[in-house]
Amino acid sequence: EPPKEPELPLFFGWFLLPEEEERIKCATMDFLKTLDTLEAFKEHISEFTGEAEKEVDLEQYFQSPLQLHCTTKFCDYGKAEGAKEYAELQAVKESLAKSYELSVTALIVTPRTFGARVSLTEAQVKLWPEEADKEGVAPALLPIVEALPVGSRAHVTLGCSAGVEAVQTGLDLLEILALQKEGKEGTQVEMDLGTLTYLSEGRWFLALREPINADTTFTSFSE
Ligand code: ACK
Repeated sequence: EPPKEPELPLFFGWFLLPEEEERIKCATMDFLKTLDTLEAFKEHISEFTGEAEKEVDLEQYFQSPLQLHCTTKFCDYGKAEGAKEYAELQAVKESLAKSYELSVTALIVTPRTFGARVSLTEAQVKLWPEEADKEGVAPALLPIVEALPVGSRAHVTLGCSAGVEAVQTGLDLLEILALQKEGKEGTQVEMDLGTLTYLSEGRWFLALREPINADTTFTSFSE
């Protein structure tokens, strides 16, 4: 019998340590609680509810994922393009089970997703597949995404609205970064945590005054 090929995971990524997860969830939930009370947010409430006068409790609106993480490579057990090549990279093999500190520099809220933008260090970018930013991106958005720094899609999904898959968070983040690059920023609100900007169609971006750091482990995940 030929030797069995090692199995590929669902994905690789940085996983927040349990105590870090609690801290980040609390801090980001506090932000959601404040956001849905802001007048600026209420003006655009219909983009979340479909109705102008209806209220929304954002804490209930988003379902939080099981384990907070920042995906580096979605492998889909080997079905995704480049999965095997990624798993075999020296940098990847050497980094498994190692500790990394991630830096969250912004939060995003859209009618679909709630996420944290992660700003990667040079060492972390070495684990970021070159093509990852572009995967599944709408053709119209591609030229702008290609002009963004590598790793711009890096994020932690904090919540998805009903029926939405986590893969949407990275796509929502790229859309927001593209709109910013084109200078299409709307209303700005100063909050304790930083500057909140509206970017049309229910999209909000909070640039954190101070980054939120989180200790993680780089590892693979399979269900
Ligand atoms: O929030 P995420 O990065 O979005 O974490 C989950 C993780 O893999 C497990 O599902 C991400 N994910 C799912 N499908 C894809 C895809 N096609 N491309 C990139 N990331 C994906 C999802």
